[in-house]
Amino acid sequence: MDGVPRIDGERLWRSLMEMAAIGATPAGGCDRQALTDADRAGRDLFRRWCEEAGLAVTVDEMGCMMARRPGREDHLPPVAMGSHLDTQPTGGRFDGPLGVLAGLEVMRALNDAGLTTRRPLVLVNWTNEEGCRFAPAMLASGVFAGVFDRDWAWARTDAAGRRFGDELARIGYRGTVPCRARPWHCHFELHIEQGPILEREGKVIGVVTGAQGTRWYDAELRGRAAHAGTTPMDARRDALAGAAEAVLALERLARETEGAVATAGILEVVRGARNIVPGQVRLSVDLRHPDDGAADALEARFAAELAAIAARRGLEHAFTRIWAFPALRFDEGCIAAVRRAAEAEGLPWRAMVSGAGHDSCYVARVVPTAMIFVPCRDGLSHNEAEWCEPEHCAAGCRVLLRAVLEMAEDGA
Ligand code: HGY
Ligand code: MN
Ligand code: MN
Repeated sequence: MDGVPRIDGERLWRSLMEMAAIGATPAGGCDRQALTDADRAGRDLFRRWCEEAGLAVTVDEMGCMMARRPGREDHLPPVAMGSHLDTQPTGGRFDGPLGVLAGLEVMRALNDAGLTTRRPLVLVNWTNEEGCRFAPAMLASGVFAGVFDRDWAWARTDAAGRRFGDELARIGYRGTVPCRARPWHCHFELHIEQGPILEREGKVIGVVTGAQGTRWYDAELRGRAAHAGTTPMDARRDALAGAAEAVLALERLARETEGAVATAGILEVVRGARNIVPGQVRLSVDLRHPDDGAADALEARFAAELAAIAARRGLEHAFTRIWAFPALRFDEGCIAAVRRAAEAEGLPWRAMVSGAGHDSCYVARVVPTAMIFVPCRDGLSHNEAEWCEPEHCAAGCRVLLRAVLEMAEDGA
């Protein structure tokens, strides 16, 4: 299938850099966390660009922005493209925005070519993919997929106790359109790999066949706050020393479990001070594995070690799973369309499973879905130094365009 419109890689790059300037950090990254003023500014810019491209933008009750391009047979279920504009606090410029702005470039390229696809197209900015301010991650795509209830999602609070629903209204993006599954024909997401495989193997395209399972936990250790100067070492119930042992146990157990990754990303001493033996500590745990049974076993091993550490140190403890999604496989037809697109572009590709979670992981529950990866330098992401070469951004966009066109023109 040729006569494929040309994408404008420089225009895509300019859009990426203009979006990256919103919430830009001194170290060259982005802090555009969900529902902050920076997120609002990024949304406003995205909306303007979509409207300039002739797309009709709607906002749903979870703040998801959906930009629609009519099709020749406009009643048909649309082909969707999506990703997210929100970032981590020390995020990069590509994690999320690449998928959203490459989708915009697809729309712009079709406009330049005067081409109207058979099916309508929809471009989505999914709200709160990262989950760093409002846990869990992928909150809006989870509501869309029926995994989370809208009111439960609206009630999620950030560290300052602000409610998701209130913040969404505050930035002016709490729409009225129901956030629920739609009869889309399919959904594609372009994303940086956020890992080292493509770069290490010299591949440009990842044909993403699925994603590993992810689980998030809250752990808490309670000992006894005491005077740092007068409390003998053998009379202490030090919650932070216990947490330190737990973090090292988590790392050791994950290293011992083939295919596992586990991270303690947040460690908080509650009302700590330099001269108080820590009495209460909170710890976050992120555990992932391509096989759900292996993840269950690792979870059980860590829970047992945490209990043993607490018992040995005279600490009370709690270990609660707050979120989980299982390993999943994407739609075979969409995977094949991505593979054909990479081959048609003559790009070196490989099939792979995503180590990160993405909105596509939830959308895939209700719409046939697949993802496209491109390399990022040193496999680095969730870091301000995150980088994706302009030619890789353009290559990923070309593959996205071809996959979308194939599905938007198919007779099925
Ligand atoms: O945590 C993740 O995998 C995603 O970046 N939110
Ligand atoms: Mn992402
Ligand atoms: Mn991310």
